[in-house]
Amino acid sequence: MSETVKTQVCIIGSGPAGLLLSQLLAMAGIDSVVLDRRDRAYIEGRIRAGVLEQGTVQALEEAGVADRLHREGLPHDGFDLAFDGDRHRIDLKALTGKSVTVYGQTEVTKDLFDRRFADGQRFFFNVEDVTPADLTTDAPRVHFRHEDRAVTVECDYVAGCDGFHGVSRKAIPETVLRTFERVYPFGWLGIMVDRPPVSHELIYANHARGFALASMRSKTRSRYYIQCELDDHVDNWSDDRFWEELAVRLGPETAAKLETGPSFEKSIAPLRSFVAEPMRHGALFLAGDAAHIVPPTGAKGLNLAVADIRLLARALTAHYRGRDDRLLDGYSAAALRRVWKVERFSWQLSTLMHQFPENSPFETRMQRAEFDYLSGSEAASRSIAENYVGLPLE
Ligand code: FAS
Ligand code: PHB
Repeated sequence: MSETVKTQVCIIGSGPAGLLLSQLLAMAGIDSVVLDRRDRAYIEGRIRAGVLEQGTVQALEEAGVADRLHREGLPHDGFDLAFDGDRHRIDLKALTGKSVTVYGQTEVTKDLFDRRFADGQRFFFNVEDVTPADLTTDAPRVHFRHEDRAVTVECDYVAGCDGFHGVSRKAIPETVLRTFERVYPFGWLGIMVDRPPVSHELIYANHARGFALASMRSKTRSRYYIQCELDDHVDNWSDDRFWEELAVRLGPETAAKLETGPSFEKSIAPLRSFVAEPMRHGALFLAGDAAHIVPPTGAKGLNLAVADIRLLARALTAHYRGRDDRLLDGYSAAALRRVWKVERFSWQLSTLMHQFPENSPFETRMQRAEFDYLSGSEAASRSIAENYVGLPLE
């Protein structure tokens, strides 16, 4: 059996990028279908980002999905950098006039799904063999299998929002696509626990034994990370061992306030910096992790995906409203200008805050000197702050 579906924009991927795009397009009267190889429950169950830039909050407000975010999100006016027990607070509010909001990606995804389902969005979940086709013609298609049927989407444009392991980026010919990558020689072991956070703000710590991050999802739910070996495994880390290591890396003063308890999620994520250029090929537009990956140190992955979608939604709206294709034609260059600046910040903060096995005593001294410079320079702290709260969209 086969089926043909017609729409204006076919969105591959129902993560935050794909969901937000479908919402912003619907608000502009533009029809879309959204495909995902997983289902809603699986996608909502993924634990990922935790910090929203002001621009991301604004985008969710414009999308009409920020009510719960404003009720439950935690505004944060600063965060701490810690080096072997010394602490320096980056005062976001004083340095930039802005703050960030702690509100999990899981919740953003739930809020977007609720709205899209309420508005009757056409979804195809658990799809297989998704294949974008005829992208450089005036009749692009997306073929896939769904419940044993062969389905073809006839559309004007295809939005590749299918993450790092998706198929969209691979639909760009190797002769056209250029990729840039740095894989870090360590991972992040993260846990989630229903205990109050050790501090009211985030603490990023560089300790001789490795990086640690004290984060949160609410006043009663904490998220902690420690740097681990790339080939490490969660089975090697009992809760007790994790708490002991975290306490050492956060330092005795902070450790004394640590409320430990049983973790209900424990996972290891690899760290990489990655960019694919261009972010457009014919009728295909890449957005979010499909086009770029940042190490989570700067809390940028989700926020960068949202920034891409704001640019892409605006460009598609200009096309359908006034047949004005200047923003569509400029999308890739505009998005990449911001992507590379965010890649730089995420790489810089990762380089500062982690123990690199290949570092000589000189590089280790350079890390400490950078921290000491930051601690004594308002200009240097402001640079960190303006990147952390989010660079302008353009
Ligand atoms: P996503 O990966 O979220 O969504 C892509 C969607 O496409 C998925 O639902 C997938 O099922 C679907 N898909 C894939 N292939 C497909 C195919 N062939 N056909 C159809 N659908 C397909 N960012 C932060 O800012 N802070 C963090 O702490 C942080 N932690 C992270 C931890 C982990 C383990 C990972 C993997 C990422 C983390 N990130 C973090 C980054 C993360 O939040 C991403 O930036 C964010 O999910 C990007 O959203 P999307 O671009 O929508 O991609
Ligand atoms: C998180 O809470 O998951 C988090 C916060 C800040 C980061 C990375 C992850 O930089």
